[in-house]
Amino acid sequence: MSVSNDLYPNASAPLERKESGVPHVRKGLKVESYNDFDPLKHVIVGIADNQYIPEACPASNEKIPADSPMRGGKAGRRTQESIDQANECLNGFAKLLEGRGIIVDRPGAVDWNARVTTPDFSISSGFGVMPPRDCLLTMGKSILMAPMSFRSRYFEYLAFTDLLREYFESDQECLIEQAPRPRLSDDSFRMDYVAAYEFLSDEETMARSCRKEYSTRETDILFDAADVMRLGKDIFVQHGLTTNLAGIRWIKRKYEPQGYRVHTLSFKDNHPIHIDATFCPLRPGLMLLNPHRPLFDGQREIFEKNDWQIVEAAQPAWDTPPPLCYSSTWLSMNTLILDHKTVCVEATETAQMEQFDKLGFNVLPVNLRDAYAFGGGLHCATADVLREGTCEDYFA
Ligand code: ABU
Repeated sequence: MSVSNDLYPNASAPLERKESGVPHVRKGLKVESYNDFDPLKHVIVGIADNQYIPEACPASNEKIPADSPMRGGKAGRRTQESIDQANECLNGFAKLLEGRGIIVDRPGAVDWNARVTTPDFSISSGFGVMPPRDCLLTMGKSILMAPMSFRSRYFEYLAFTDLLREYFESDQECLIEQAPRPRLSDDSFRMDYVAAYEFLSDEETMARSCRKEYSTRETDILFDAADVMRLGKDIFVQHGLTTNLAGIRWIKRKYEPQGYRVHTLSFKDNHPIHIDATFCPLRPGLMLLNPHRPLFDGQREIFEKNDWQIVEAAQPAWDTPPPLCYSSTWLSMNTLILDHKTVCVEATETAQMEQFDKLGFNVLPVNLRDAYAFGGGLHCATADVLREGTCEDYFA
């Protein structure tokens, strides 16, 4: 089905195909990445085109702040003005990366306006493709489409199928994979929690989170790629709202036979969703930890025993996220590292920029706050295709 280009001015062009259906491809592309800090050579940057606020669903309900208008009847297309402002940020970010010789791709067009319907559920619309990091997990020479828990994101991978098809054709070693598709029926969630959620105090949600009880149950295999932190041979996965234990077991069973070691991490956090505003690798031997989300007891050990330093992130510049935003103010620490000495930081986050400067980084400020509401910060807004470097063993 073709989708109007007017609605998707920033999307990648559809693949041109030969008579057989095989695409014409750019030659010499390569997929390979083992961490978030080696020199970045090729990346996908999200787009805000035609983005919707879907109706709340069981999984998103737990993430939407209790006082947010998104919890009520706010579903519908985001305003054109906000879409344009977000795209201005994302396009500026893409341009900065291209100016540094990095190949930048953009997701393709999908009609997010259409209801998302499966035999198990139906929801007002799709979400969009501003945060590619949630959907795509680059593990070495493969890219995996993650089994996400928000019903509105069920078909989000479709925005990447042309790009992934092209990478597969251009790089003879590249594998494109899909995790088992979840059902996301009401049986996949603790519906009593979902109904009660907006009436719980912060203390109650924290107590529940510390007991590792979330609205997602263990019925489906669920994880967002942004809950997975890659450090060479060691893969750290956050158990939380968007990633359940079955998801972590699946990641273990898939990747450990390939030589990876998979570890589970949990943080004292009311709304544990996505590790990339909580615990972020900055370069070999250095981690940035959210001071409001400490690790559970015993989980620092593997880093400390291996002489990794854990520093606490600077305070965010803002007291609140922008309106209609799913994320917290800790997007301040959600950065994109271009190499061991260069980091992109959101331009208003002065304390975070100063901290990076003191840690010896060359800091590139990037305006992205107007895109936060569309799905997150600089790390969320991207997905790795290629970084130089090999699969190192940092935790021998
Ligand atoms: N996608 C990252 C969101 C994390 C946070 O809200 O803190």
